[in-house]
Amino acid sequence: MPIAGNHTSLQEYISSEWREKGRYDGLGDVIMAIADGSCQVQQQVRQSALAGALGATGETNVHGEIVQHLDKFSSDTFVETLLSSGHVAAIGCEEIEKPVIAEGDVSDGYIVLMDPLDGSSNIDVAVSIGSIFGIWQKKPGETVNDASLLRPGNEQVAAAYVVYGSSTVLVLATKNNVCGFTLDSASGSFALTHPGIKIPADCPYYSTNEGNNKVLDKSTQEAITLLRNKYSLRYVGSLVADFHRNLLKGGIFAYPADQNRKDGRLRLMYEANPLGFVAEQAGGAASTGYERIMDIVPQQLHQRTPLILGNKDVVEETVSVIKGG
Ligand code: AFP
Repeated sequence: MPIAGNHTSLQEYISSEWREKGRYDGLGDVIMAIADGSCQVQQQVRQSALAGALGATGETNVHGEIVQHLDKFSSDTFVETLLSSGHVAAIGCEEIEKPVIAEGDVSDGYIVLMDPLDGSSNIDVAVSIGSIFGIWQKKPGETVNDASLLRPGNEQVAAAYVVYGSSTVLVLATKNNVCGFTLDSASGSFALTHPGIKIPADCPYYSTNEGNNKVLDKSTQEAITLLRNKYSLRYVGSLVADFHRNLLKGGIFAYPADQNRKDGRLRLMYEANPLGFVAEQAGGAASTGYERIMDIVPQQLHQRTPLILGNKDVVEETVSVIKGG
């Protein structure tokens, strides 16, 4: 069934923008695997209460968090679609302690780091949640092992995320190009609805858990106070949903380090790096409060990082206050 309203489909976009121009060999199949997986996940998300798929599995993940049924469903679904693409050499996943290494040699392969379902605490209350993906190209002739996944964010060739909200939107970023595709549920295809996304210069919003303010250090409290005095608070508690709003409307997201979380709460490889890549390609910035997220040389697959993300000027101003400037 054709897409409603004569929109360009994600498939057509990939063909015209990549394949016909001989760019990103195999990446198109990886993105279509993400699109396919997210169609299955969004279906399960929307039906979860009816399908008895709400609640916890009783298992805990490598972070010591209780695994929700939808966390497991999303993780299994994306591992399956990504490996079936034939272009994924390895996967690092929030829900899986060790990397998943593809069998056999995947020549023009990609390495995908993913948070298959971000915002788990919002699943049971019908609040927007999402999936996040960072994509690196396998080094030529490399025999992939666990260490192959520990690459800095600035080596990503692409990043993508999906928001399961009032509509299902897939945002795809490559060098200097960020586009949004909305799922047309009638045809089951993603349609290009947001070409050439740039973070607006205006910044009406700040997103942070104000409940953590009491455990922030002095300079970080001053930085948050500055945001509070200048912008309106919007905080969903799902990073992907807060980031998506700020990407389209302008805004800054801040989850700094605090007394309880010296390394921050969010994960570097499959939350901060992919969204940092999207933000930078859209004219924004991503920092720990002290350094550029994308320049961090990772030590562990599941390491955490403080994250300040959004409008470039506002991120830089916030960082300068945190540094005590
Ligand atoms: P969950 O996936 O455990 O709900 O965590 C969501 C998250 O990683 C990110 O999406 C939110 O921005 C952040 O944590 C919310 O953390 P707080 O609940 O501490 O505000």
